[in-house]
Amino acid sequence: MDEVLISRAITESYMKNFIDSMVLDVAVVGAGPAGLVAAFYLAKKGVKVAVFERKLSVGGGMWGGGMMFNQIVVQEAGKEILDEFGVDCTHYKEGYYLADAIEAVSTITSKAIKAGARIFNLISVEDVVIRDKSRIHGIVINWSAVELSNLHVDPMTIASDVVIDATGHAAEVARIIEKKVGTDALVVRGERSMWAEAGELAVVENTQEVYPGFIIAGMAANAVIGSPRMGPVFGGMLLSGRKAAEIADEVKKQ
Ligand code: 48F
Repeated sequence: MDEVLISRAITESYMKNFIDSMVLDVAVVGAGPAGLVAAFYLAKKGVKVAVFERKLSVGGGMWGGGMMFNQIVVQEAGKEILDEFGVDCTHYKEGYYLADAIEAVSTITSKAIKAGARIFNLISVEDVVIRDKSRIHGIVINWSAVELSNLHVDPMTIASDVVIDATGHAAEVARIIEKKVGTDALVVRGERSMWAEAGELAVVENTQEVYPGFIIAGMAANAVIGSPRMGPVFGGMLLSGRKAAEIADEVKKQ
């Protein structure tokens, strides 16, 4: 075995992908269910999309199901999306379906990559590119290790026509934009208490372009608009991801 050859193979291949992703149609921030589903539908349409995920693992809050019981619950519309991905769903009762959280995350991730989406884990989005306070032009990234160890290392830039905030409850990108452009342009209201039914409906409704070139999806959408959280039901996250992809595709054509 040639250790240097192995090192060279990894570095060359990673850098090729990374350099090729420096100018994107759509940058998705966060590889939870909403971000992964959005990336899948965009890639399937031939859109140049990459996902940037802070953590080592993708999947966000979906791996853990509810309170670490790694099963997820969806209703009819969510089941249709899981069916499209080929994730097994079993009927529980009265329109509630169960799926294995691990199968759901791994299958959606695999399908997104095979459709052409790139996923960069261990990278955090710490800022955005905005000129003349008129539109988002990209994201500013750094290694999560730099962020975690509080090192003074400057970040780098990815250009993107559209940015999707799929960072979950924290709505991190929206909060950055709110800080940079002011509350006249974007307000993050913060999520409300648990109410599954209202939260599930709201998350799809709330998935929208809230600033030119900037779309909110998944739990980040409810956090920005001020809607309830919904706990371990995931249909809304999947539907939101699909809607975000449709909006992003339209926005990038403008
Ligand atoms: O939290 P997360 O799973 O968001 P989601 O797709 O789904 C929410 C559900 O998991 C659950 C729920 C269901 O009913 O309420 O909470 O909306 O995934 C968000 C991902 O974004 C990453 C984070 O590590 C997680 O994997 N993330 C957050 N901030 C950043 C980030 C950032 N600044 N840069 C990169 N990744």
